[in-house]
Amino acid sequence: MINRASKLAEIIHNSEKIHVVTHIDADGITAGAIAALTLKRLGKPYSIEFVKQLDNNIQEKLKNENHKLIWFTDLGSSISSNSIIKNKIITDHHSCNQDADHSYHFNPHLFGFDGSFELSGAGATYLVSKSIDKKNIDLSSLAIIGACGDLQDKKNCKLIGLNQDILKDGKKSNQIVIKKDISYFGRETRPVYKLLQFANNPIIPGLTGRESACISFLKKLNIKIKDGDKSRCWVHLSKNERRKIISNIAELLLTKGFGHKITKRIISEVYILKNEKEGTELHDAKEYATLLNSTARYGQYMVGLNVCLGDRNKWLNDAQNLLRGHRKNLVEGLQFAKEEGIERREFLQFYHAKSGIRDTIIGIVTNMLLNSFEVSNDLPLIGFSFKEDGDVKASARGTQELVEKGLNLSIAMNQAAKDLNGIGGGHNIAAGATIPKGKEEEFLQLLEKRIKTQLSS
Ligand SMILES: [Mn+2]
Repeated sequence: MINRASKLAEIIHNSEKIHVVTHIDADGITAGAIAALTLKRLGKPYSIEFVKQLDNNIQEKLKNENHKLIWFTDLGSSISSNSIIKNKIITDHHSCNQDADHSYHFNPHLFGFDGSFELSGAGATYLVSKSIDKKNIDLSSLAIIGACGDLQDKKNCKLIGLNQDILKDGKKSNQIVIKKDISYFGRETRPVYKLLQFANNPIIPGLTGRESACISFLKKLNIKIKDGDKSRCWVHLSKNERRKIISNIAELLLTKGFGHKITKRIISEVYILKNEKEGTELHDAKEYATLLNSTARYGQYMVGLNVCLGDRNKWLNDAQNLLRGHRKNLVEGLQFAKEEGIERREFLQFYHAKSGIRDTIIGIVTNMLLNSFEVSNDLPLIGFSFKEDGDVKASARGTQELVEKGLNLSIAMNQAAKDLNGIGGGHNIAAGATIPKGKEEEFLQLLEKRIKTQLSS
C-alpha cells in the first residue's frame, strides 16, 4: 500500500498541471480539499471539478478537455481498463471494477481493507498526500471529517482500521481530540431537547420524535433548557448533567428491553477539531461533515471547498445559511417519503419520491428512514428520485445485520443497473444507481432477485 501511494506521489510530482475530479458529498469535498491543498503546497497549478457520478457523458467531456493528468478522488473505482480517460490517478474507497488496471489506483479494497468503514475517499487521498510530503499530516483532520461524512464510525461506534492510523496523525499534529460522549448528532449546535428529539440508532423510546416529551424529560431531571434566552446545547451542560441524561436514557432503553448491546450504542467516540471554535459546526467532525453536505449537494461546491481550505468568514456564513435549507429539505423529504408510503416486498422495501426529493439527498433521506423507528429495518430500503437529466436515481441502504447475512448492495445495484443499461455501485451497506425512467419496476425485480440470492446463500 505504501508503495502504491508513493507511485501515485511520483506521478503527481512528474505532472505539470493536474485536474482534480471529486464527488459532491462531504467525503468528496474533503478529499478534493486535501488534493487541492497538497498541490498548492507543491506549487503545482491545478483545477478542481465536482461531479455527481462518473457517467459516460462526464468521461467523454473530460477526455475532450485533454488534461495532462486527472486525479479522481472519492470516485473513479468504477473506471474500466478500456476507459477513454488515459492519464489518471485514483484515490477512492468504493468497490473496484474487477477488470481494471489498478496500478494507478489507491483503494483500501485492493489491499484487503473494507472501504465502507476502514478508509474513506478523503482518507485514501490523505495517505497519498502524506506520501508526497510528511508535512501534510495536518490534513488528517479533513480525512477524519470525510470518514464521518460517510458514516464510517457507525458500525463500531468509532473509527477503526486505517482510519485509526489517521486519527493518530490527527492527535500528533495537534488537530484532533478524541472523546467518548453521547453518540447523537448535534452536540455542538443543537438545543439538547432537539438532540434527543432527533435521536436515532438507537431511538429513545418515548422521546425520539416527540419534542414536548423531551422538554419534560429534561425538566424532570432539573436540567434547564435555556440559559437566558439562548437554548443550551449538549456542550453547554455540566459533566453531571450530561451523566444524568445518559444514565436515564440507558435505563429507559434497558427497561424497554433493548438489551446491553444496543444500549451501549448511546456512547461513541467523538472527534473534536480542537483548533476550531467551540459551539460551531466546525468543532465536531460529524457536524462539520453535515455542514459540507449542505453545500455541494445543492450545487454550491465552492462554499464547502473554501470552508475546508480555511476560509472562516464569508464562506462559513454561506455554508451556515445553506445548512438551514438542507435541514429543512431533510425534514420535508422524510415527511414526503412517509406520505408517499413505503412498499414492502419479500426481499426489499422501496418508495418513489419522483420530484419530491432531490436526487442528491435521496440517499441521506433513505438512510434516515431506515434508521427511524417508523420503518422496519429487516429489509434493505430503496429510494427513487427523478434526476434533472430525465433519468432516475436509485439509492439503496442496508444495515450491518443484513450485511452480515450476505447483503452486498454494491454488487446487486451494479448488476441490476447494468442489465438496464444504467450504472451503479458503492458499498455493501450503501449503494446508488442511475437507470432510465420507466424502468423502475423492472429494476426492482432484478434487484430483488440479486438480494434474494445474497441473503439465502
Ligand atoms: Mn466516500
